[in-house]
Amino acid sequence: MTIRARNRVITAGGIVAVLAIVATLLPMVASSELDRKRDVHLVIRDMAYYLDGKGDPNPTLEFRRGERVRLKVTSDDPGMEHDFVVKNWKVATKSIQGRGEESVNIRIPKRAGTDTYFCTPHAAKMRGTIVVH
Ligand SMILES: [Cu+2]
Repeated sequence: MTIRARNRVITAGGIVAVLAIVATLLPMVASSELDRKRDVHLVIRDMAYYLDGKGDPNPTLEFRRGERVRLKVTSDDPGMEHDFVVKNWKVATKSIQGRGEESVNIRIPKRAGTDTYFCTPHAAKMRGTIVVH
């Protein structure tokens, strides 16, 4: 084999190796895109939920069909017990005793519609609407 012919073989082998690595990594990159969670933060203050700790009490929460959400609930109510529940979705944070924080991962349903969220001990007052687009 001439040196030139051997160099061609080595180059071809290198290209095949690079293609194999790209083919292995591509699905990993694609799936990590799909697995990405959107962070949503609710703050509880004076017996009401606030999105990012501000705005209207017990706001309407809007989600996209099928998206993944990491919902963080922070309570700023000392001496109170709160949680966050979407009964139809079987979603609930642990109970937060006094000031504290709980998170829950939510896979939003694939069907558009509306639902209700509430706090178990104060369901009459601490409740709001969820809209799935
Ligand atoms: Cu509550």
